Amino acid sequence: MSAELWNSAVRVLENNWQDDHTVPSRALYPHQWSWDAAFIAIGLAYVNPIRAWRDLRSLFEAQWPDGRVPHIVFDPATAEEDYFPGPGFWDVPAYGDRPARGSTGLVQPPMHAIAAWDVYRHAAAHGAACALQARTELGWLYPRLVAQQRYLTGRRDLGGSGLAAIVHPWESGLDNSPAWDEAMANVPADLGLLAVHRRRDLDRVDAAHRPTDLDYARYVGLVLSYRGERYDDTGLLDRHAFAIECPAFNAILATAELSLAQIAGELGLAAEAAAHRDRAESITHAMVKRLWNPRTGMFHARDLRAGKLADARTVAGLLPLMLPDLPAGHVQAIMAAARSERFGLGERPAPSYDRTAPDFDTLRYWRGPIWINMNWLLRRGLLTQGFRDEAEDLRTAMVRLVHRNGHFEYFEPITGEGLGAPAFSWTAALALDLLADRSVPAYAKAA
Ligand code: 9WN
Repeated sequence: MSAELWNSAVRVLENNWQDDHTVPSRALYPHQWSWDAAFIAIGLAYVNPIRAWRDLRSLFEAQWPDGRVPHIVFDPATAEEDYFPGPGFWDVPAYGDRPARGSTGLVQPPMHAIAAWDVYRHAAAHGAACALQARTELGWLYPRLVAQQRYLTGRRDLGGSGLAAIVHPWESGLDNSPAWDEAMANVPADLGLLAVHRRRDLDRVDAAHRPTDLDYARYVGLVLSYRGERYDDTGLLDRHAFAIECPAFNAILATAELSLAQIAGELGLAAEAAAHRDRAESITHAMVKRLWNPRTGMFHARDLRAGKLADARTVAGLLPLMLPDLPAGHVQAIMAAARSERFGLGERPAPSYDRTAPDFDTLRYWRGPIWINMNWLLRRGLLTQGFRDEAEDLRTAMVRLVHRNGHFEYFEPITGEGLGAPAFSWTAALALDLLADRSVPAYAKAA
């Protein structure tokens, strides 16, 4: 089974390579996406480390002067009509020396330091020349990764709490998660916008698998609001209808600091390494203070405008297991939630949303289906906390799911049927990592 799965995953990545980056899906997402590039690099590290570095480098070549890494970097060879919203809609201010390529003004979870460190660790296996290149690439990326963290923990600390806020559901990467429903209900929805700006996703994927028109109208309205002020973050909380502290985003933000500590150590920057570790600890403390719900024993999203936690229990609330400084009581409570019938860990990969919730949706995008990247992060959390048997069960469950059903974007949580885009890059890339990475990875806590 593993050779067949390995080869099919390699083929997906090969077919989705475009000049200097990998597209998530030729059918649905024909540009470069930020957190996709990180997951993809983790898989490419095993088969083509030169492309892994190229992918990360081309993304960071589009970084804004304020440090933000755009959530999409557009491919100039792809027509505006092939993806909505395309570069013309975003109309970002000219910046740096790459304005021609075009980008959005939003961000996505900062997975890249985690990816860079993983790619670097695997480079030595490809020989001395690769190891040398890896060091050069790591040195090039490091200040850019630091600038990304600085943007997120600085300009995006809208709540003044030490956590980064997202200002659009697309920034979470978990686009129409039920965790945003209460906040989204307060975002004006002008369906007329969809007459002017036509959705393209429904030309290619079943409407039942995608966000509704009402969601899309709000997505478009939120971009127009941010775009109206040239994507400036000053005073954003007062004038923008959506501002959320997401537990998955912030768990990744803190984990990125830990990877930056490793990278800084490798580059001989001991004082910087210590500062990164301290920042990871402060983000962890802020998350415990701001996003923990003792009633559910999970982390929840905080709506900064309403000043309260969202009710929805989603897989995002389990990901802080990745934080080594999480208090033991919190770890135990999250594990109880993960093993409960809500997430069913142990039997199969975790769904994106609580299986017992009345609005659990087996088809629609982030409202129920299983995603491989979320489960890959969850496995990382299990390893960090020393749950090695459960991490191994989850690894084999993910491998089985992809082997049986294909490299789909997401999976029906009861039958396992593939949904969304087929030949989806991060599913293929992470399948490579799961097949290769049977040992206990370097970030696991000592037993
Ligand atoms: C909007 C590319 C991206 C992922 C996101 C996923 C989906 C885009 C869309 O696809 O979002 O950014 O058009 O639906 O939700 O996580 O990065 O794979």
